[in-house]
Amino acid sequence: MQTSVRGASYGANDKWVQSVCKMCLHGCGIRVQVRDGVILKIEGDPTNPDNLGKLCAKGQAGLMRQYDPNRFKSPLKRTNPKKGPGVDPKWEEVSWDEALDTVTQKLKECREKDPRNFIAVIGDFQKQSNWGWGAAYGSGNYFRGQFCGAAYHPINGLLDASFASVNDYLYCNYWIQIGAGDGFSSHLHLAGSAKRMADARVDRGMKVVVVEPRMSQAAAKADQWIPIRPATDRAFVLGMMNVMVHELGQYDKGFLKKHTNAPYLIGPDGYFARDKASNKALVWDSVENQAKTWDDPSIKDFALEGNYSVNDVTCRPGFQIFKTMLEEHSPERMSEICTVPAATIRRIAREFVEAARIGSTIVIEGKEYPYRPAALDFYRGATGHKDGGWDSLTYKLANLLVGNIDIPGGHLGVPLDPRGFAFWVAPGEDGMLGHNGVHMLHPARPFSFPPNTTHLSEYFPIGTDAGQLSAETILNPKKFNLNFDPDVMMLYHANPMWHVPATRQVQKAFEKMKFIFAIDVVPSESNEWADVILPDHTCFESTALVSVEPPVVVDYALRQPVVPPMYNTRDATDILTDLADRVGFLGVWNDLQNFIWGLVRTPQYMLAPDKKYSVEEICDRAAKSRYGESCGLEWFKEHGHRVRYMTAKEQYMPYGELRIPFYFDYVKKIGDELRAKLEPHGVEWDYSGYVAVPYWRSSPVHDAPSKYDLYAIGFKTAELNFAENLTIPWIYELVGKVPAHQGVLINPATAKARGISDGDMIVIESVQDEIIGIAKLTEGMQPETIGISNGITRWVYHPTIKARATHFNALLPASLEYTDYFTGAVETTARVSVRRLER
Ligand SMILES: Nc1nc2c(c(=O)[nH]1)N[C@H]1C(S)=C(S)[C@@H](COP(=O)(O)OP(=O)(O)OC[C@H]3O[C@@H](n4cnc5c(=O)[nH]c(N)nc54)[C@H](O)[C@@H]3O)O[C@H]1N2
Ligand SMILES: Nc1nc2c(c(=O)[nH]1)N[C@H]1C(S)=C(S)[C@@H](COP(=O)(O)OP(=O)(O)OC[C@H]3O[C@@H](n4cnc5c(=O)[nH]c(N)nc54)[C@H](O)[C@@H]3O)O[C@H]1N2
Ligand code: SF4
Ligand SMILES: [Mo]
Repeated sequence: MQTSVRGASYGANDKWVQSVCKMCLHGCGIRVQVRDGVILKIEGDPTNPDNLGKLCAKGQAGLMRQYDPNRFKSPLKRTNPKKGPGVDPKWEEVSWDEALDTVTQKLKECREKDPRNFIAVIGDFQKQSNWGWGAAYGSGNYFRGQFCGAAYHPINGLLDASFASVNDYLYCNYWIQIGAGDGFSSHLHLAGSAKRMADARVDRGMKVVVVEPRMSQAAAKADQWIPIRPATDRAFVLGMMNVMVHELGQYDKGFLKKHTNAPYLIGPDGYFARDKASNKALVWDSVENQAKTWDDPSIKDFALEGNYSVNDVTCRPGFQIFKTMLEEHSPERMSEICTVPAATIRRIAREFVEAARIGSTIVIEGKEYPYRPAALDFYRGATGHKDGGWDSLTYKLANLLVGNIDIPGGHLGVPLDPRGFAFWVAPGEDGMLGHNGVHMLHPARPFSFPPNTTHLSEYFPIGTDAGQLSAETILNPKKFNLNFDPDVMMLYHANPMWHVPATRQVQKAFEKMKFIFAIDVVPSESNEWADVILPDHTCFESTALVSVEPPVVVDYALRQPVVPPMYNTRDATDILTDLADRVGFLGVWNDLQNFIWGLVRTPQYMLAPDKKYSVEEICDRAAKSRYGESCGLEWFKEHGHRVRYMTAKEQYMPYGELRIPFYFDYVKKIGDELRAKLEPHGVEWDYSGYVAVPYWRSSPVHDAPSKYDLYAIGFKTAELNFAENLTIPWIYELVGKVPAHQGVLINPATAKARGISDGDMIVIESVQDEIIGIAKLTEGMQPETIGISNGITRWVYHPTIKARATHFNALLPASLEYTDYFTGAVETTARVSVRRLER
């Protein structure tokens, strides 16, 4: 007998297999104990610096997903023609050939008529190389709710060529967290992040301030919880910046002058003023009192403020425009909008800028860097809003003001590719970092009218796909000038019936589909509408080369079969390749893989157009292409992963001498270009979001009819992966014990005013729809806000879930009115009225 890390005993027949957790999208390292082909235990892989041997509850529960008796065990064919929520499909087992033949025939018919009539809904985050399958078929349609990344990824990309961002776990000492679960409940690599967060607080005494309408897991553990009215966080941060700039006069002038375009002179047209001879962008030398080109070596000092006459017009540094904008954002006025007292806004602004230690430096790995150990972290709750693009820009500006972007202790970009920033950072114009569309997960779609996609992606040149719009356009293609009419859908690792806003509309869109097939492992609200199920292997039976992105660590890990497939299932990648071959686009599919995996750079590993490659072969080539012939799949099977700590050089100041934006002229430029393309077609569109400097304005969610006197928010928690793993008994049991999941969270005073007691059935009504729930009274809610955890939102028939369907998304509109025209983000806060259900 030997003993494992956690003390579990195992016998002579046991083996431990290294792999990757897939119980959420992040891919922590695991080691799995297997005896006679049966999984006994899953542990964190102690050799993997990502999660340092830790696993969260979701990861532990993977075991029960594997042995869920309700798994799809064979290809299935629907025999009940009637479809609807809770309607039994009356599945009948069929052979793989029959199932694939049926799907192939439908896909071929559709493709011959118009490939754009196909909608591929794909959510397999650990197999991002499969996301382009729909495009290879000929359809760019996207039908996912843009809850999260839409307003976030583009701004990360525009700022520093990153994809995501998070504060520096290793050096930050003052961490403001707005609408995000980093280090506590969600977002990047929870298992490792929670450990890093705890270490930072215990070892360095890092302070955490959480701004949230709800006492989240983060807020409960923070030094301070600042309750806020939903969808008004931008006002809070604008108020903070007003204090820093106008009241305290404390911000990192050196950083702004040297590393950003804040000193570049802006003309009356909103663009850089330029030198007539060289066309270079101009700045103002405040010592010699004259305009100079930005790269003039004789510049004594860069002016950040003032009005200057250049080329016979008045120009101002970008910073001055920002400063003037801030004048209207006093803490008092912002306090009325966001409900946080002006005194608190002032105090947090002061604490933040003081903690940033502007001017200090630190030596890491032998190199001196600026040191700014204060940063503002944010994600979905802070940016999933109608003006989410401006929200994101505002939070970045607060970080820019203390000069902490990609600086030790500050706010760090998370690159999309394990090769890191080296792959994305490239010079642009005027000494600036270039723009390379890094944020989109796919190349930007060229403009076309009429649009070729149900989510009108052609109208969102720098947004991320606004998939919620498909819930509108599929139902009214003509209204949106679509000259096609989608009626075939693939669901692959995605549950849009649950996850897209405007559930009733999504249901109508599903009703319109003539054929639906799903690649999944267990029943869901969406795949119960399918005509054919193509069952995927579970993550313990399948193969994937998984990119482990930072914080802190980087590189690839291998998901490998830990046990042989239990049932008549197949790996999703192999299913897609087989379908591409049968339908007749294998060459395009293989080419896409060549591009996505970067095989084009190593021709010897490229996929030939006419050959079917297994998922193992593709991963083998991807690994060898990156690491050389000796480091293919076999190497990974033996060693598990190559995950390592990022070096300081990779993480800090990847932009080097290139400047990053403070004044977002590029956003304005894209908006002006879009207007020029779209206006001639008479399309009504709102270009007002395309500005270089964000500010406060209200949106439909603030200006709702007065009867909707409350706000409703949804949220993720540490033990849930969306709500997907609720079908796992361990998780379901856990959720049954956590207060946040016991009902619709409502402040006692708010409940009392409506005659509502704990445990009462309540009706929640929004402009969009009406849902029913059970009231759970808690002081941990901002009084104007109700909270609906993912844990009570599911209704699919699965023996584990017993009718807990208070479906938050039904309350949200999916329309353009509630969409950010700039980034495509959808408003994820609903205005509601709440009343007791009278029986
Ligand atoms: N455990 C876990 N981890 C995950 C996931 C998961 O499902 N579970 N999903 C992954 C994915 S795809 C994503 S996109 C990320 C998302 O990661 P997060 O952004 O961290 O997740 P959310 O819980 O959606 O939103 C964060 C917080 O915003 C709060 N909130 C809601 N509305 C507002 C508001 O208007 N203002 C403020 N200040 N706060 C608000 C919520 O109460 C919630 O606590 O997590 C990833 N990681
Ligand atoms: N109310 C509410 N709505 C939300 C969110 C929220 O927090 N609350 N979050 C939003 C966000 S940020 C996002 S990214 C989206 C996510 O929305 P989805 O991408 O739809 O996410 P999941 O719920 O994870 O659905 C994934 C589906 O994959 C299946 N699945 C699980 N494992 C496997 C596997 O190994 N193979 C295959 N083929 N399938 C598998 C599951 O059965 C499930 O049906 O939801 C958004 N919508
Ligand atoms: S955070 Fe949890 S569920 Fe997600 S990969 Fe890590 S251990 Fe698995
Ligand atoms: Mo997400």
